[in-house]
Amino acid sequence: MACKRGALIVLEGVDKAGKTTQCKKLVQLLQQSGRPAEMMRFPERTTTIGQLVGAYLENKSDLEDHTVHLLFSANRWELVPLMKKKLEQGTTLVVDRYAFSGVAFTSAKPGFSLDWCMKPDVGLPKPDLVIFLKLSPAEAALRGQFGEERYETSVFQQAVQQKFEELFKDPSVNWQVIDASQSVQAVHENITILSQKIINTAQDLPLGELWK
Ligand code: NYM
Repeated sequence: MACKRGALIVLEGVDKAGKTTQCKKLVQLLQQSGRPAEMMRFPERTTTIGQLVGAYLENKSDLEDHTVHLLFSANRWELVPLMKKKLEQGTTLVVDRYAFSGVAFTSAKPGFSLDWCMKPDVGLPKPDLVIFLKLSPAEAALRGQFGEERYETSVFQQAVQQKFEELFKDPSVNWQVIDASQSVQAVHENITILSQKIINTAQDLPLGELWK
């Protein structure tokens, strides 16, 4: 029989919630405990499409809002063959942002519905678990200034947070919300428990299709 598949675990949250730190800690822990695991992130800025997105985020170029939304999505789709291959080989993928950031950020702009924003990502590999690191805008502000990139303002982040909350209502996605105001270690422990459980469950289930 083929080897058991890896789990697809996504970490989401507003800026400063600690996603990247927690993804790295989880991958390290899984690897140390002998489970194959790798980190991925979106946008993946190294590809040709990712470079367009990166330049936009760094304010080095301007792109029309629908266009950039589709590029973010295309950046996920271009990595689907690699993701599927790794999962089939038994590697658990821990992903820093995914389609949920795509929908939350674009739909926080005027004139964009959640529904329109979700369409291009319908059918992506469905995460077995989506962990949302919840941090209030006030607490996020205490963690330091926002950087220079596009979207990094408190007002916009607040709108993004509201859009994430709308996405939580979707029962087809396994959302788990963790209070990100706890210590790094406490958050890590919460994430570890959820992840170990899902890795054991997902290995016997087929990979789903998002929003389908
Ligand atoms: N972002 C990220 C989007 O607007 N759409 C997407 O589909 C994704 C994956 O890019 N502000 C936004 C959220 C962040 C920025 O930042 C990426 P970072 O620090 O690379 O996670």
